[in-house]
Amino acid sequence: MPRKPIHDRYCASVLFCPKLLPSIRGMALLTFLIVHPAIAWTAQPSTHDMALIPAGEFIMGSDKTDASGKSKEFGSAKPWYLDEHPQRKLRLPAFLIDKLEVTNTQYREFVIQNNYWLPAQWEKNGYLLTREILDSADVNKLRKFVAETLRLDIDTRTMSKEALLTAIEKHQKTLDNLPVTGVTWPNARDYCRWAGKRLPTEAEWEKAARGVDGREYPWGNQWEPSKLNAGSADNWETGVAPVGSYPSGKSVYGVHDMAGNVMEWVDDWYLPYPGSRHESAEFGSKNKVVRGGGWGGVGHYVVSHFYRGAYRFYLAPHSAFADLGFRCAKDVR
Ligand SMILES: [Ca+2]
Repeated sequence: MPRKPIHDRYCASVLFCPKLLPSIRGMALLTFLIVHPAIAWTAQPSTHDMALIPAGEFIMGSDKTDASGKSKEFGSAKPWYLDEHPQRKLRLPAFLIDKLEVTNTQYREFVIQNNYWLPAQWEKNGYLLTREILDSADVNKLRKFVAETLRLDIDTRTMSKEALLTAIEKHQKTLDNLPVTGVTWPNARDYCRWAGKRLPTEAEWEKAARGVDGREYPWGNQWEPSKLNAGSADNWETGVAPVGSYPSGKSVYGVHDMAGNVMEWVDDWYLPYPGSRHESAEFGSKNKVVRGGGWGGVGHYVVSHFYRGAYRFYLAPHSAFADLGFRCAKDVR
């Protein structure tokens, strides 16, 4: 499928975009974005922010059962625990995994370098609009943009152009350290490849979250809502928190937000575990596994079950949601 130029996708939601086209400086940027169709696999591997997960066995899955019928009580899309069966010990070679979810800042570099698809949220929040582009818009367009598109809680009616630009830049900076969301599984895969990495396997993700002792949550076996962003207690403006905002909830390997904030794509198709007798019409090469639970909960319930390290969720690869992101992994050589 041909990739639409970035500015086509952006202009659909940015009020003053057509006015920008005569701008020489704006055109220079847009032309660069439009005529740069191939993904530049300029691998820039950086292991600085990755945790080393040592080789060895860990406990994957669980043998729990839903004896009290919680699954029905909460209207879950699938029965609880059954796709986690049977619990087993699995040996993995050493690998690296990002300590943090991939951020908007990191993903922006990838998008610009590759004329890549914009995450849906960016089309609404003006995240990719540069100062050069904004400079060429007149003050009334900027007022409308700030008030109606960004919906910032300020009175724009008497604001100067400079004040409006400052407000927009301030808003953009608040988005920098949020995890990128609205990305599909192919988007996540492509980003990780570009970064010289890859998506973690489901087993790698679970080991990085649970350690070797089969614990329920990254921090231990007790549910502690203060240790994650499950979207209930904290009033983060858009639901999602800056990455690494809950250091007390990190895993034994120092990997953050493995429970909550955004759900995370992993590499695997949703399949039964070896030796499982559980059957599901969702198994097969049609759904990718998603791990960790997000700030929006799963099925709109904030239930500790969905944030367990063994919990498996699944989505069609082209799904994109405001509480769905990813992180990357890498082989140790
Ligand atoms: Ca997460």
